[in-house]
Amino acid sequence: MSETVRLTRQEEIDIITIDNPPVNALGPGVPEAIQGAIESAGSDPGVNAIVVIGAGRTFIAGADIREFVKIVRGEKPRRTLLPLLTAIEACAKPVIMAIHGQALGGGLEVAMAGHYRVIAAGAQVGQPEVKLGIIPGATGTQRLPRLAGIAKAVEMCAFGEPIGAGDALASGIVDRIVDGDLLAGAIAFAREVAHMPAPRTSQRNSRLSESDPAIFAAARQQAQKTKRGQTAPLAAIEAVEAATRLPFDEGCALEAKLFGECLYSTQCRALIHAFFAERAVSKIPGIPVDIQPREIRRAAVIGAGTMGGGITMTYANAGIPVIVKETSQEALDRGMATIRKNYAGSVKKGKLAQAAMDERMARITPQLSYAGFEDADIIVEAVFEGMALKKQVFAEIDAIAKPSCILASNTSYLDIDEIASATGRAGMVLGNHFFSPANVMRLLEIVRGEATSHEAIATCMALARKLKKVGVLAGNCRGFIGNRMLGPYLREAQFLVEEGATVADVNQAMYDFGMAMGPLAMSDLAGLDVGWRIRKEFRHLERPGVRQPLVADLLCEMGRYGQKTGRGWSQYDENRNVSPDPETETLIEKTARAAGIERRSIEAGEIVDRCVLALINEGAKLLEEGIALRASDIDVVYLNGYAFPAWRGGPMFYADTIGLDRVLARLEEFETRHGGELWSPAPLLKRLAGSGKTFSSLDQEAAAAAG
Ligand code: T1G
Ligand code: NAD
Repeated sequence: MSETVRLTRQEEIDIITIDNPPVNALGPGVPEAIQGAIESAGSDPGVNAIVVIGAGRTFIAGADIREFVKIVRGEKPRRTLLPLLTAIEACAKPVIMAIHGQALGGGLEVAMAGHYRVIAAGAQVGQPEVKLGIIPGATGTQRLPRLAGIAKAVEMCAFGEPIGAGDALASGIVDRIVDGDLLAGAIAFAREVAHMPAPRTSQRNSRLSESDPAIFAAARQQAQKTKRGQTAPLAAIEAVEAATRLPFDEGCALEAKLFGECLYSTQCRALIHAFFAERAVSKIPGIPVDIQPREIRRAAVIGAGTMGGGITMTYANAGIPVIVKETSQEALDRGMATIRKNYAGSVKKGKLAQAAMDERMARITPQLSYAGFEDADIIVEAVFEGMALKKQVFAEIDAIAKPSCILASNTSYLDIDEIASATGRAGMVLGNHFFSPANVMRLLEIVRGEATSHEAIATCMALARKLKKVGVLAGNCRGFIGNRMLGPYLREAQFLVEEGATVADVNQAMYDFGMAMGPLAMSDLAGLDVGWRIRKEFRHLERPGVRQPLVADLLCEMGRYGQKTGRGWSQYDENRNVSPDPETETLIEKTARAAGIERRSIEAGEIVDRCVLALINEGAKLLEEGIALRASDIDVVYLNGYAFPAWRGGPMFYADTIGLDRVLARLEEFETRHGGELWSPAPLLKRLAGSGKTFSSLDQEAAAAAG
């Protein structure tokens, strides 16, 4: 047998164990080895049945995604999964799949080629391929509807969410849930079925009669809404639909065709980039791999406002007792009421059990003093965005907190080193920049100061995983990674309306590009007053003679902060439905004319280029300064913090797909038209474009250099 597949025997039952850490992906040699074991056991007269099980933490997490990267780059694909599936299904002895952890993608397809499936209580099964811009490519879209019915198969293949053991049993995907020892349970089951006919999934057609065109129509509508702009979900629906009208083999042929079309698409490259980018963020050069993160058993949060409340929930959700401190009972009650309302909303939607809500509320201790802060392992400050107040608060907690306690600021823009200077423990001070709503958004920017210790960084990176966040390390500059890039992006959106585009034009163009919402709509949601307070804080840094947006401050002086006041760039009714605000449009026009700005009609293409290239150019600058470790980290920030479309891979990957030479040419065009202060191309971008390189190749070189 091979290193990755073991064949053992328990009396008359053969056991095939797949052992390809970390997730038993079906990488090179694995399918062939499993097939060899199946054929050997299948032809052994001493064997009555075969159990297939995974070693380690999971059954099979699918095909080896890295192989797809090679195929798209031109390597010859190894068509090894189908022969394996055929061998399993044709085996003379019943093959029982024993699933724990996850059976995902090709992993579920292997399981469904088996004659029976048993599953551990906490395990999951799924076809997440659409999250990688592909569809199941090894008979999954043809076998799943035969086991689970049409509606379930469409839902799982088109939307990619895994389901639990209970749901898998109820829908007919598995035959039994095993509590306790999975292998023992699987062997017992194998003995029960050893002398029964081995049902072949490919021949189980009874559930195909459940077909109804309404199922596919509803799924397409939902995909166009929730997977807007993505091609794979629609391809997955088409493939499952084929199962209802084509014989198994022809259905598989159509699936393979659709799979191939998806695989060679830019969307697939972008989504696979996003998959590995998210897993690369935790690899930080220079931090010893054996450094032990501290365990965070108790937390404390200062400020129960918009962010403090969400951060408090995040800790309670992760099972960590958390104190939340405010300045007044009224502010504390307001913060706690919001927390309670959010949990009650999740209970109402059936996303959270009442008991779980009660447990989480019980982990939260609201108060007006620093009592108990001396026991905290981390203190997160989320008070108003002002340097003086933050330094005062850090001086206060520095005096109370135990020496090993990490002091983190949720500041959006302020200098971490200056905040740390208010303490005697700069090594334990860093930024933990959550995104609103903090209990929902997955991104956590971890901002290292000059003196921040490796231990503090490693502890927060590990903590991010525990809080179910994606922790991205950022250097200390104004706005760190995300908000620093957001500046030029929002600047251009505002310049475009001054130059003649309407607010709706700008929002629509970026919405059609794939953003969850346009830049001005996003500002209205976040609150124009937040940006206003920050501009006031940094007014002294504005460069004389450099063009600044004119209208946002005027709207704020009129008390128009966006959705929270019903008016901002647009106007909102009591149900937050948006409509153009003629007064704002008039204000924009009047202000622009008074400033001598020429107004013209502007195409959507220019709107997208001005906004997105401003983002990319600033990204290249902060990459060169080392504020971001990798271009792919910037992509992870924008995918998880700013709703940049994942199927475009993030701003830096998107730039690579356009071609850095074309990006540079367009930047130089804008530089000529709008001036070098705002549009001078980042030196790094010039160098990469000049040498025919990409941001991805830059990351690969850095990864290779880091070893
Ligand atoms: N291929 C290659 N590497 C993989 C992998 C895979 N399928 N899954 C995980 N890894 C690596 C990952 O990069 C990381 O590496 C390490 O394993 C741990 O992963 C034919 C076409 C299974 C739920 O989409 O969702 O089958 O960073 O940090 O949080 O129709 O990994 O340590 O070097 O994510 O515990 C379909 C993808 C493939 C599942 C575990 N399968 N994986 O999560 O660990 S396409 C998927 C996951 C396919 C067929 C089609 C998760 C996980 P490193 P991790 P985790
Ligand atoms: P907010 O105004 O909603 O809440 C701030 C809270 O801090 C208020 O409830 C206030 O009473 C309380 N507070 C002030 N001084 C305090 C003190 N000494 N002790 C205890 N509580 C005190 O503000 P917010 O939007 O939650 O922002 C908080 C911080 O998070 C800011 O630094 C902001 O830049 C940052 N941030 C905000 C967002 C966002 O989208 N709102 C996103 C990321 C980061």
